[in-house]
Amino acid sequence: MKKVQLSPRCVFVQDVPDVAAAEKNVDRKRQALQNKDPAAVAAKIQQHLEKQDNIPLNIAITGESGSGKSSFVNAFRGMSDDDEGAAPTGVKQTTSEVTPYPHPNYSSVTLWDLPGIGTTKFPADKYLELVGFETFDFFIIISDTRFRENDVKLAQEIQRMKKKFYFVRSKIDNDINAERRKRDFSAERTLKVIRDDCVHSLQGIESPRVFLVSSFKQHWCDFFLLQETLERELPMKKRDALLFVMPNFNPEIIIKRKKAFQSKLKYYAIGSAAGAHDQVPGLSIAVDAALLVDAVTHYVHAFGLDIPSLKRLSHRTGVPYTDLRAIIISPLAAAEITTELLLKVMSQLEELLNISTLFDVMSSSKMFYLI
Ligand SMILES: Nc1nc2c(ncn2[C@@H]2O[C@H](COP(=O)(O)OP(=O)(O)OP(=O)(O)O)[C@@H](O)[C@H]2O)c(=O)[nH]1
Ligand SMILES: [Mg+2]
Repeated sequence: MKKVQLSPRCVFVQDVPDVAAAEKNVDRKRQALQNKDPAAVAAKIQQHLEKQDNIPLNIAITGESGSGKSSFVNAFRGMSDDDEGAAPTGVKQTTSEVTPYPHPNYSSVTLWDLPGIGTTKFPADKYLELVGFETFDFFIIISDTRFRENDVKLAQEIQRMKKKFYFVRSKIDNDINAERRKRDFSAERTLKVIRDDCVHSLQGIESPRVFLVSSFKQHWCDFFLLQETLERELPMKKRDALLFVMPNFNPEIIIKRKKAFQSKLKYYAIGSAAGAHDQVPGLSIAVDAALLVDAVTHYVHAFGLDIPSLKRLSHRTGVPYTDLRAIIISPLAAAEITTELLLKVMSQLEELLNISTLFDVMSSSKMFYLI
């Protein structure tokens, strides 16, 4: 690790071995580029990036009526129940249709809020067929008590369809708060009792895994573990799609997301160099600014640094929006990213980082200084 003091408030940390490897790789790509038609290379790279960003991921949230499905859909997308575009939640039966909720920043990732299993319109024996099971990559089966016969039957059917499922025991905050009133309260013991009880209720399912979750307190219990498990068990090509949409509360996920982005930098660097037609003011480099605006917008969204995401975070955590903004040092966060703004920031980067080429910016982790 190499630390560079950029300003009194900002230290830039470079992972030197990675940078060296990345620069070698980019050098090879630069040579390949010199032998090809730049416009064709730019188009090919753009195509590749678009394809990667539009990989569909469809997650079904199911379980009995009132178990907390819609609240989970909102929590998973980093939203509060009363945010615009949130799934309606409530104490009476609320969801009676299969309803898609695309992620606000990544519309190819959709959480599907399914009606409760066993309702008159969706009887248990026809449930999977009626909700169109083939659409979904995996199922999350939610219960706010021990799991019932319908949940077990549903899991067995999903298994028969060769799809994956995960059990979530919801509303854990209610259980903890109720137990807390007892003199000999132990959170650990309470969680173990709930977990054992849930596993016991899933007779007929081989080695069931149950994640204890509160949609109101995501940092409690297994919310992060569930995220990590889903990400790990998805097919490789779908993992990034999930990584980019999970709420920004889990440090492990944030680090993985950063790595996923770093692996894309070379494509942006080569694509932008190949399609270069915008001169960076004050520098001897030209770039494809539109491609870079796309890239930076993508990064800003993924780390929740755009204005709507920051407002949602403020609403959810109670930390005033102005306080969140005050600690952001990048000029590209909480701002509308335009070509002019990006080019201006890039020209200022030259003074800070002493860069001379676009490859310098993007082949090292310097791109991350942008956000
Ligand atoms: N304390 C607590 N309450 C929750 C949690 N999740 C959901 N609830 C409450 O449980 C009730 C039902 O939640 P919903 O998310 O609407 O449940 P649903 O499964 O979508 O219900 P239907 O659409 O009717 O099938 C609401 O009053 C929620 O506020 C949670 O994690 N903790
Ligand atoms: Mg609902």
